[in-house]
Amino acid sequence: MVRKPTPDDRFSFGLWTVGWTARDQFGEATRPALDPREYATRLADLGAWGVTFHDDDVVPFGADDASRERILTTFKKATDDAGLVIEMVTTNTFSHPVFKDGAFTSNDRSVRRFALRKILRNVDLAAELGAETFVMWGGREGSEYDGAKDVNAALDRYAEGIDTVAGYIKDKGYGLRIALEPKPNEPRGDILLPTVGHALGFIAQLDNGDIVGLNPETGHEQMAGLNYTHGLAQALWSGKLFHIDLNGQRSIKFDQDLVFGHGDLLSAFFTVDLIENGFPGAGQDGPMYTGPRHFDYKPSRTEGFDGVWESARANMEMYLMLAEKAKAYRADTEVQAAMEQSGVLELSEPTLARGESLEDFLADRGAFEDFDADAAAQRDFSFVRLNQLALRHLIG
Ligand code: GLT
Ligand code: MN
Ligand code: MN
Repeated sequence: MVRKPTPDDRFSFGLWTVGWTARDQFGEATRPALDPREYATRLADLGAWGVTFHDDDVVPFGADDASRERILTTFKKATDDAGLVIEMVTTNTFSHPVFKDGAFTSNDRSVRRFALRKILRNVDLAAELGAETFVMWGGREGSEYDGAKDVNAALDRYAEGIDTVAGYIKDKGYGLRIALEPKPNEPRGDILLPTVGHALGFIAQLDNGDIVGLNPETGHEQMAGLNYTHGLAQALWSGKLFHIDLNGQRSIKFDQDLVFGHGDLLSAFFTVDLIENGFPGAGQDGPMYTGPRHFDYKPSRTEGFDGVWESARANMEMYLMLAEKAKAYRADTEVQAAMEQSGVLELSEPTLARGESLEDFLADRGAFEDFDADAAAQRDFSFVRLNQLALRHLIG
């Protein structure tokens, strides 16, 4: 039996996850919408520590200031009563038809100005509620037709938008950091900043990029056939892993948003291993992810409310089971010996010796002239055995 999650596990959920009424491209909703407060209470009962939401998940789009104030006060009270932290807030710049060609990168300048105001207003709210992260998923920033978008101008406008928001956060002295969420496609044919790598390259060009990082989602990288754990790793290496969206995806297809671990289980194992144990060479002394364990999944359309709560619970259970197995994997002396043999730990040793100049290196005949490449090519890295040991821990 896996233990029940506690707030110390720092599990959090988007309100839009359990709150999804399961309307899809082909069919109507299969579940009614509950009051947002109900989701918060249920998540807390299940052992979650935090909730996250879009402005429009709680306050209907276009609500006047008085109703907005009233709704937010009651919602905040409900999360406080449930003992839940609001760790992240995000803005819906994709549902309303006005955003059909994007928000920061819409060809229509008036839409861009509207989007910027909607987002800045939500930044104030995020800060007021004590959130630490402000996620920005640009789901509608993109195109279906290459001729429809001047990508040079779109990236200029995207950067202008993010820099303006980041500058506003700094001016106000808010303790918030922006986390961009990449996705390759859906709902747009092609979305700008499609992968972790694209987003890292983009952040490096920003004026206020120091408070801009990433919120990579499992399924979004896997939809592009990419390795999620490697994406997290590079974001960590770059000091940019600000937040994560854990879920499940089975291969390259539409965004499935399955329960974490219900897609590529072995990949999920290594994701948890990285989050919990750090890189093999550096361990806890190397770059570590310290943010919440946030789930962004959708309870399948076939489920009723029992299935909704069961699936929320399943995300946390999957994580806890994998964390236990990943700990045992790292502690196993056979695994440690196999890592040694595979050179996994050897990779942490710099290629040039300490103090070795380029001149010394070029003079080292053993590195080149006398190097026996054919002999070195004989090395058996034994990666398969190492992987089998991981699988033994995972399903043995
Ligand atoms: C939307 C999307 C998610 C994003 C959310 C944040 S909204 O549901 O599919 O991946 O994380 O805007
Ligand atoms: Mn998704
Ligand atoms: Mn997400």
